[in-house]
Amino acid sequence: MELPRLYAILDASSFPDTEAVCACAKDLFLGGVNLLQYRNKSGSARQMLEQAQELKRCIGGCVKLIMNDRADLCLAAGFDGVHVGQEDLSPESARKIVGPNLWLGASTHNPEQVKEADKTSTDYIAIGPVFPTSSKEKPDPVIDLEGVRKARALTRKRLVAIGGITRANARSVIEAGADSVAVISDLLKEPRKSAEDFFRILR
Ligand code: TZP
Ligand code: MG
Repeated sequence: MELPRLYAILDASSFPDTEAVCACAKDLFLGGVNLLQYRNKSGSARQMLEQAQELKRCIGGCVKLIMNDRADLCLAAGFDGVHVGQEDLSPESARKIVGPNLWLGASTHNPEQVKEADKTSTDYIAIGPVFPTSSKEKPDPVIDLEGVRKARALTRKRLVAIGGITRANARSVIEAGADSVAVISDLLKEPRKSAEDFFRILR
């Protein structure tokens, strides 16, 4: 599994409708994005699946699609992987659902959680929030670049940094040891241009 420098996240709450989600996904693809997470914290399972299926239809052939939180919906939508947090199914339970071949990622917020996630069959570990973020409700404490360095020292798995990462600070996050940066808000305004900027900065 190849992890790109930029891991784009589409949060349903940023868009008025499914059409807008798909338009943004296509724009990101034109900017070089090939790994996209679909996140929906407010919709019902049914709404989430319908939007995910549409996303799969409109962009699935072009990018890898990761479902946030829900292993069941990952399978139902025909996605390529699932990302679980500390309050979702455990990585091992999610693995049982999606099987050995789909991608599995897990969120961590401190060194203890990184150590735990390292023992599982996750393909990558996410760590954050690195910086203050307004894209997540009740975020865990900010870990800063020092938290990224600590996480790097605790695992040889691929490390994705998340939280408040922008084109202005992304380079420093990679230099602190992350393999990839996951971004919501700094991609929203001009998705294609932002993605191109990220890839240029993180080359
Ligand atoms: N988990 C930790 S921070 C965060 C998530 C989902 C939100 C990241 O969004 P942004 O806008 O890139 O700070
Ligand atoms: Mg979650």
